[in-house]
Amino acid sequence: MAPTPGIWSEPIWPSGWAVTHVEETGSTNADLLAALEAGTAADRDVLVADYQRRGRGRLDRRWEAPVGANLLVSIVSSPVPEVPAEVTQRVGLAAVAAVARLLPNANTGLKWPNDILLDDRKLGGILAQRSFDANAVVIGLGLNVGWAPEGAASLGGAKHPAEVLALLLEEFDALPDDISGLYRERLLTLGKSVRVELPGDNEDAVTGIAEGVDNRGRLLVSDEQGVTHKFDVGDIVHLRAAGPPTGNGDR
Ligand code: BT5
Repeated sequence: MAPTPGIWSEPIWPSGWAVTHVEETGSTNADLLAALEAGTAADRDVLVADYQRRGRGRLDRRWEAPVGANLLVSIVSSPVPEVPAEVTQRVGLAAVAAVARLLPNANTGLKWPNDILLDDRKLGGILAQRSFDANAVVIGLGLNVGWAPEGAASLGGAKHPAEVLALLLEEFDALPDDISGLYRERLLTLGKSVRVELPGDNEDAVTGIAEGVDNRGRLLVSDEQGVTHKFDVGDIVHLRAAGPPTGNGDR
């Protein structure tokens, strides 16, 4: 769908959100972190861009999206909740709910720690960055609305990114106070055979069954010896149930 002129300036946001749209920036996350450090950003400030020159994934990986095709947004959450991972979970759940409203029959859900999946392919990713000085978290979401790299998923461009953002904010507001049950329901990783790869060191990758998430948001993986490993960070490969213990993984 061609971008709708002026849609970003229309009042389509639920109340309480301060949404700023820019055509281009380095990274919406970096901008909000800088604004927090400067004391010019607050809870529920939202920055959305048509294009990012240095869109970031986790671990300094790149987040790619052509001009205007996808939702590239960052949200300030302040103060930092007792369990910082909760805000990442909330944005992920809101994204899944928004996608479900657009594609009611879609097979969509979350992959630990920060991916939104559509039919087992990556539809979106979240990068949460904390400002300790400002007691805030910036949660960045890239959601493939009209474009996806090879092997990833998109929504097929049925909506404008602004409309997807409006749904996302609505769904965020509709989440219950206690999201723990809902989060586990939407977490497709649970019960799967997984390989957990740690930053920079795949020799220590752990393969096992993702049996739970604890109340700090850590993934619990039980290995073949029955030992449970807890992960704060890591990249997960969902292994096919009938496949060999390594390889054949879908990211
Ligand atoms: C993420 O990292 O999935 C977090 C992405 C967060 C992006 C948002 S956009 C708004 C805000 N501002 C920013 O600068 N960032 C946030 P990670 O799990 O590390 O995944 C990154 C990897 O996903 C890359 O190394 C690529 O392999 C792949 N990738 C890059 N662009 C993609 C896309 N559009 N769709 C699917 N996969 C992509």
